[in-house]
Amino acid sequence: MGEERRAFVGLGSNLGNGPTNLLIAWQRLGEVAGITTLRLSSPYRTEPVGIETEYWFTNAVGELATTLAPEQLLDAMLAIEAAMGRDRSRTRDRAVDLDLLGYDDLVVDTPRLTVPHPELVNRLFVLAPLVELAPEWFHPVLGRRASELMVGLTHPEKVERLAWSSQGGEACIRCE
Ligand code: PH2
Ligand code: MG
Ligand code: MG
Repeated sequence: MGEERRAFVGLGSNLGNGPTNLLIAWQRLGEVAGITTLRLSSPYRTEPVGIETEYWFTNAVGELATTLAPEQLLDAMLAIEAAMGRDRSRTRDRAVDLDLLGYDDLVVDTPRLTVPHPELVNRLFVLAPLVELAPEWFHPVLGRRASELMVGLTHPEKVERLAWSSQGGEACIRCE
C-alpha cells in the first residue's frame, strides 16, 4: 500500500436537493477503499459561473486522506458522479460534480487531469469553502495561500454560506 496523501475535493450540485446530494456523494467517497474523508466545509449557495442555467448551485469543499494516486482518486469521483445520475452528454446541470482541487503539493498536468484545479483561482464558490477549511492551503504553482487567492478575486460571484441542518425533500434526481 502506498503512502497516505491529503487531497481537497470540490463538490457542486444544481439539480435536486443540493445539500443532500453533496452529503450523499461525500459519504460514498468515504466508502471507497483507500479513501478516508476527514472534514467537510459548510454548504454554500452560489450563483452559476460560466454556464447558462437558471439553477443556482450548492457548493462545498471536503478534505480527505488517501492512498490512491490522483488518477485513481479521479476515477472514484467520476464513478460516484455517474452513479448519482450525471449524464455528461445531456446538460451541464448536474446532481453532483466532484472536482479534484489539490493533492498534497503535487502538480499534475495531463490530458485527463490538471491539479491544482485550473479554475480554482477564479471561483469564489471554491475559494470560500476552501478558506473555511484550510486558509493556509498553499497553491504549489502560484505560491499563494488559499486566503490570499480569495482576497485577490476581482469579480467574485454571489455566494452565501449556509448550514447542513434543515435537510429534507428529494435527494438526487435520476439516482441509480
Ligand atoms: N461548476 C461549473 C460551472 N459553474 N458555478 C457554480 N456556482 N458552482 C459550480 O460548481 C459550477 C459553476 C463547472 O463544473
Ligand atoms: Mg466543476
Ligand atoms: Mg467536474
